[in-house]
Amino acid sequence: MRLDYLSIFPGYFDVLGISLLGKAAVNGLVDVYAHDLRDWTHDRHRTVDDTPCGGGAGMVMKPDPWGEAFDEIIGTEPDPSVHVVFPSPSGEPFTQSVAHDLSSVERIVFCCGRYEGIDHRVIDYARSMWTVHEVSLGDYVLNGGEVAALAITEAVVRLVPGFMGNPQSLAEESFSAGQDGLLEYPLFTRPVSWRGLDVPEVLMSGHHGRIAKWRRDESIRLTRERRPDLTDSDVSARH
Ligand code: 6GU
Repeated sequence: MRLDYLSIFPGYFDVLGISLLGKAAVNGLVDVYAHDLRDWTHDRHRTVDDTPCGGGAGMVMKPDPWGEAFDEIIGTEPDPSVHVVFPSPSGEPFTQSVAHDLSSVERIVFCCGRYEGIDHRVIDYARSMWTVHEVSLGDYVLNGGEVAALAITEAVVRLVPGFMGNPQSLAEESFSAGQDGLLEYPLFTRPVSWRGLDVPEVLMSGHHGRIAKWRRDESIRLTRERRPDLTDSDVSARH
C-alpha cells in the first residue's frame, strides 16, 4: 500500500515514521510520502488561498496548486484504483467499515485542507478521475485535515493483512463483526485485588461459558448506555 499526504503542514506526518506504522513502513508493507502543497505554487509568497467567491469570512484553498500536485503525484489519467480521501467535517461518517474497505487498496492520497476549505472543483475533478471519499471523524471541527488523516491512517493500516501481530485481537474489538457491532466488554489483568478493587469473580472461574455470557451481557449493557444508536433492539436475541 502506498500512502500520500498533500498538506501545507507536511511535518504533521513525521509521526508516521515511529511506532507501529514505522515498523510496517520498514517491513515494506506501507510506503508513506508527505508533500508540501506550496511546492506547486509559482508566486513569491507561495500562495495557496484566496477570498471566497460570493463573499463571507475566511479564505478558501485555490484549485491550481491541487491540480498541479495531482498531475505530478497521481498522474493525468483516470484510475478508479486510486482512492483520494478528503477529510472534512462535511464528509460522510468515517466508520470501521470504511476503514476495512480502504485497508485492501493499493493507493490512498490524503488531501488535507486548511482555512475554510478547498475550492469544490478540486473534489469534483478528483471524482471524475479517481475514487473519492469525503469523510468526517465526528461532529466537531478541527482546524485542518491533517490530524483527521493521521487518525484515518491508523484505523486503516492496522487492518492491512500482515500488519497486526495477532489477528484474533482484531476480531474481538469494538465495532468488529465478531462483537456483533457492540462496544467491547471491560478488560482486567492481575493482580486479582488492586487498591480495594477486585477482578469480577466470573473471570477467574475458568468457566468459559459463563465468561462468554458475562462479556456479552457487559457489551450489550455498555452499548445501550453509551451508544444506543448502535443497538439494534433485538441484538440480545441473536446467537
Ligand atoms: Cl475529517 N476534518 C476536519 N477539518 N474537521 C473535522 C473532521 C475532519 N472530522 C471532524 N471534524
